[in-house]
Amino acid sequence: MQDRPTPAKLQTYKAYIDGKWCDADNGKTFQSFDPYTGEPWALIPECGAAEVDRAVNAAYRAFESPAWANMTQTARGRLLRRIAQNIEKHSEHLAQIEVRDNGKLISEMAAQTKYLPEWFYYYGGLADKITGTVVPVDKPDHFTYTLREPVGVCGFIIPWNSPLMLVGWKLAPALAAGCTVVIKPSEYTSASLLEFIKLVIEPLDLPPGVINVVTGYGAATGEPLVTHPKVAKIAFTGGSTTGARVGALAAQTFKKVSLELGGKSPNIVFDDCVIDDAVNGAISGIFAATGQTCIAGSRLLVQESIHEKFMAKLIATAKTAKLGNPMSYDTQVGPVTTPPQHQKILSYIDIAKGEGAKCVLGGGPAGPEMGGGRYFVQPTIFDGVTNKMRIAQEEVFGPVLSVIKFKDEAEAVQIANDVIYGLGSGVWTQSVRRATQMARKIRAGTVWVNTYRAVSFTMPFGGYKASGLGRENGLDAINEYLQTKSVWINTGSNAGNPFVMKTSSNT
Ligand code: TXE
Repeated sequence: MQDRPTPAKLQTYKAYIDGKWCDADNGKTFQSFDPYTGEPWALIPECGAAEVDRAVNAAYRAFESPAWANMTQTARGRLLRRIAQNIEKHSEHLAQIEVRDNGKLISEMAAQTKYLPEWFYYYGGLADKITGTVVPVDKPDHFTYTLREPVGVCGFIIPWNSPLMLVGWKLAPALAAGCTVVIKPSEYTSASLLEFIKLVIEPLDLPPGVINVVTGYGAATGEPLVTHPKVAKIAFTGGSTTGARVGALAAQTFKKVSLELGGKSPNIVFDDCVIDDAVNGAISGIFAATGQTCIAGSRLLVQESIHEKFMAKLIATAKTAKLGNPMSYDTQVGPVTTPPQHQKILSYIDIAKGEGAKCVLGGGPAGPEMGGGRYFVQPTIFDGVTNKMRIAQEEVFGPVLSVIKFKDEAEAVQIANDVIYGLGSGVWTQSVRRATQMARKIRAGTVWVNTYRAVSFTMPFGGYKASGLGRENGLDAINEYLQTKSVWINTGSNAGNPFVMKTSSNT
């Protein structure tokens, strides 16, 4: 590991409320760490309920302001396209800030920030195609139609694993729908969003309060946002335990909620697959992003007839993973993002060993002698896992793969679905029959066949079961930020019995 000097001076950031940069009211800050060096590099304002209240009120005023509320849908579309163009100008810089703060590979983060403009182009195009419908109602002399209106102020709660991408997935449809927003980034990775506001949003001269950022911790800053009565919708990405709490709190004020949570995704390898492709798919499913992705293919289900041959190739390829500085384009596995996450991964490795799973690769921290450092974990593979073990049931969120054998399709489906989660899944086969049958039977929001971890702005993304509620991306996502109003116009006389509800077809 190549040491970087401790910065003499930490970079200072401010929160962004009502179109202005500001410190926390009490002047408090917290440090952001570079996961590769383990050293602090930035100071972030520690906002709390008071700052959240100001941000929500600013967003509420903006939502009602003529400058925003009367902006045509076409003009909003143009605005989104300008956001896309501004991201294009700064994508490399934004990627570097992401790597500095979350330690994920520059090759992955740069790919994400280069791709991000597409979300704003796509939803920019959609903005003036959001229409209600004229409804043929079963009563004479009535003109009835629906309006699809923005829900209002939206609160976004963002995790640390892919901060800007996960902001973009929410921000683009929310703005296209006409909402205003307050964003709380993760306390581990606030800097990239604040740079995004400075470089991408500020030059647009939006009405103040349309986009606000409050930085801080989950309970002190996130909860006041979730419980604020003027927030109409919460879009949350994070762990399932926190998601359940967020959903329950939001229900108290009847908010619309979307939750994108954890997973224990099955990556299923059949004996008729192209083995080299499936090996690559298995590796990219778990070791890319150091396993810190909600769609990690953390359970590898291998058909027993090819188990031995497959494992030999898998281990041989996984062994070649190059650990190192995430800022280098040739690094393949970087550090874990947060110290608690590092501890969690190592403790799951111990749990798996204790449960009798057979460690066939890695199985511990990766020090400088392996190209790693303070927060690295060796790419780890456990064979002989049974689906009842904790290592097969609980989300580790690290480079730890559990291999489970199965006999046939029926058993593969049974094992695949026998977890509380249902986010991603992979199927490796050359049979169209098998692929389509599996796609129907797996209880997950996404099924990839002969590919893994592919996402697009056009394809809905979200979870079944404990992996979440609602959908991001694609046409579905716009509905998360809209509500439907029904308008009834009586074009005839107002005759009828005033004491009886107008239910029958001829009243
Ligand atoms: O996530 P949290 P953590 C999973 C993964 C990981 C585990 C814990 O298994 O090991 O979650 O990670 C904010 N009210 N995922 O603790 O707590 C918090 O400040 C309102 C999967 O980092 O979910 C941060 O902004 N907000 C996942 C955000 O929630 C609260 C990505 C996420 O933090 C809050 C990350 C509260 N009470 C972790 N408590 C994915 N789906 O990709 C916390 N927060």
